[in-house]
Amino acid sequence: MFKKVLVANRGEIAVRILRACEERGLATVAVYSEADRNALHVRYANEAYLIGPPPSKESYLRIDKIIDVAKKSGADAIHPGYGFLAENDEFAQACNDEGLTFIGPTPESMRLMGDKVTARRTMMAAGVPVVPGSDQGLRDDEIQAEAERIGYPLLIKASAGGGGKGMRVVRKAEELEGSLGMARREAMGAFGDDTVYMEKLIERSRHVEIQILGDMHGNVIHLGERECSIQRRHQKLIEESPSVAVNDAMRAQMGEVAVKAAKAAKYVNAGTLEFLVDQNGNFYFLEMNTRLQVEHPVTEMVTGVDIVKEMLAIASGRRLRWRQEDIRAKGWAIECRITAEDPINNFMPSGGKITTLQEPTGPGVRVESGIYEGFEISLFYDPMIAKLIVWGETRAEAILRMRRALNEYRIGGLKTSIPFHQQMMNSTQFMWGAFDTNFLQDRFAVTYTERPEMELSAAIAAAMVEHTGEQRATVIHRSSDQSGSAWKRSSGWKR
Ligand code: MV4
Repeated sequence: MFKKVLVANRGEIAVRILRACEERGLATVAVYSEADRNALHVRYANEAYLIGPPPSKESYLRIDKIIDVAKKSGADAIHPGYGFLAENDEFAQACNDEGLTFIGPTPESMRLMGDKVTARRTMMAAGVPVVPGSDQGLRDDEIQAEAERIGYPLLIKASAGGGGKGMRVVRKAEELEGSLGMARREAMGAFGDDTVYMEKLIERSRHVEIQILGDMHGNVIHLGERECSIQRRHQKLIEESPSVAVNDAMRAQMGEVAVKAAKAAKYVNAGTLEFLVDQNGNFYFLEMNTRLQVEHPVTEMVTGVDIVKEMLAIASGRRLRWRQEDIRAKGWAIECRITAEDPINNFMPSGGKITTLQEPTGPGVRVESGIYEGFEISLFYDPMIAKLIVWGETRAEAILRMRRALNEYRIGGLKTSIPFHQQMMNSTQFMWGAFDTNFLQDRFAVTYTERPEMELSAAIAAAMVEHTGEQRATVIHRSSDQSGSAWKRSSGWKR
């Protein structure tokens, strides 16, 4: 069993992991860049070491320096958090080689899932539904025939990509060659690998993912789903659990598939399987994230499982403490990512000193934050500075709590995404759960309001609460009669 954990990360997730270590009685080590001398994670850890200048490439991405600090400080385990080195198999391998416990999956699992063509093939072999498409990287002379077989519209994806990087939509045969060339060049530039494959384009789909936990003894359980369709340019802004698009039968099915997939990959520790859910409720495996995710708290809030603490237990060789039937989700959780960006100015990054900070508290409210009053936000890193998570007995209660908590939240000195979230929590489309991954881009305009008009939405929300004795979340399908913008309420489900 390891005794001292180095957290190879910064910001809110570093603090989150340090807290879990503290609760398990583990000593902690932080690393920081010159821009983070005064950061919260540095103050929270038992010890902290400077690893380099502000740019990530010279600090948080330096495998050699981080391993040096682990040795120097006597740390015997490393938690990578998310981003930075979290999905770098060479880092995991280097930790193993140095006798340090990497708190996450094996380098082999990371490689398997990092290559999207191999991941797809592994999933197909395990009987996991994948989007119709190619089962290998494609040569230029194969593309035409493969496109005809799959049918338009389709997507060219980079095998080394993921998270939306290096994707190209092709709507007709004439665009194929040009898009292929662009996709290859983009993939080569970004990943040094121009392997591409194709999938049928699933339009107006939702992004729903399943959290899994696997131990070293072959046990795997799932913790239900997260709905992550509210995103902008592949950056998620709001996540919730459960999803209004998933009923009990579908959850059981998706969960079973996710567990089967994780077992096929001999997966150990926390991981997430991303699925696309189409308008008919069909789901398809997209990719697997081999790390702790930003949005893990919504799952923690509804299941009561402390995922980060469980990651520590798994890495020390413990068996999972739950069987699948012990996991029961209760209520509804929503997370708003608080970023230092100006939502009314195209989400332009906003740096500067936090002059005032008042964080919301009270029933059902959780704040995961990397900031404090007086801290200077630099523009070197991801703009996410905190996460606001709320829990409610029902989705309506969670939305009302989120509105209340957002109103309490005061961050002075820079622009934040809070006004965007306030507007979203007042949107009738959001309240209905009527959105897909294109919602922000196509059907939601961020507008400036001194004080958002709350009366109409408050009345709607109140009406929703009245109905929650028998809560019906609504799944909205686009009308099939081609009449344009008509959205139809087509099915509900009872919790
Ligand atoms: C897709 C898709 C539609 N059809 N694949 C984007 C991120 C990467 N994980 C895969 N992505 C998508 N793959 C097929 N065959 C639509 C997306 C997509 C998306 C997926 C999840 C969350 C947000 C998204 C936004 C745009 C496109």
